[in-house]
Amino acid sequence: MTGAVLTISSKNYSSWSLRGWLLCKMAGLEFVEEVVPVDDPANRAELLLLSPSILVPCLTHDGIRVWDTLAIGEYLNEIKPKAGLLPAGRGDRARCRSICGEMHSGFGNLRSALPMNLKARRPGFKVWSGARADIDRIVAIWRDCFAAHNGSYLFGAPTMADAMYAPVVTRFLTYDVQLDAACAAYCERIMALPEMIEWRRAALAEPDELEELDMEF
Ligand SMILES: N[C@@H](CCC(=O)N[C@@H](CS)C(=O)NCC(=O)O)C(=O)O
Repeated sequence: MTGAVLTISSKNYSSWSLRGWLLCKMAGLEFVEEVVPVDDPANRAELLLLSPSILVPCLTHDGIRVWDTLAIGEYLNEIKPKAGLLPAGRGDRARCRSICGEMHSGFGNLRSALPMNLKARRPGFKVWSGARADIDRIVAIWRDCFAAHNGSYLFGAPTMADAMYAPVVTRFLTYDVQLDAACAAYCERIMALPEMIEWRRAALAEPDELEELDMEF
């Protein structure tokens, strides 16, 4: 078996990289990171060799390439079933997959209006109505989960869902989104995860902010 490699890009800006990286960490996979700056044309050619979609994250494990974050999550769940990336009950697994799917295919307004940028702080940021609807839906999802699972995470213990929503947590903090006590406590809990502390530290240490990347990414 060959070692696992996770191809990612900026830790400050790339929300999908964060999701894929967190999933690998939560699964307990040993892997090395390969960081490819996707904005450089030369690197795009290199990235194409690694990831057919030219998108990150891309996981290479045991000679198998998996690109697209949901596929990576499902693959990790297959090779590390004891890690609990999906909850134990069938109904909970269905619910977890559904809310991961919502994140994966939706919330475009939130993504473009409040791009992930861990270095930035925008106190009093004015959220326009399209993004507000996305925020309201995410808060409703979280509240449903908190009501159904009296635990610290969306399904009690950490699962794929927490990894999928972790970049949203960083956005809520960056853009000063006002939250109720339960949602605010959840955000604090996610940011206090050792993996999130490690990721954030590396993001803050990245070279200068790039103005042009302050957009959907
Ligand atoms: N649906 C993909 C989205 C991945 C994605 O959009 N990745 C961004 C970085 S966050 C990317 O690679 N962008 C490359 C580019 O814009 O050139 C997934 O789930 O992994």
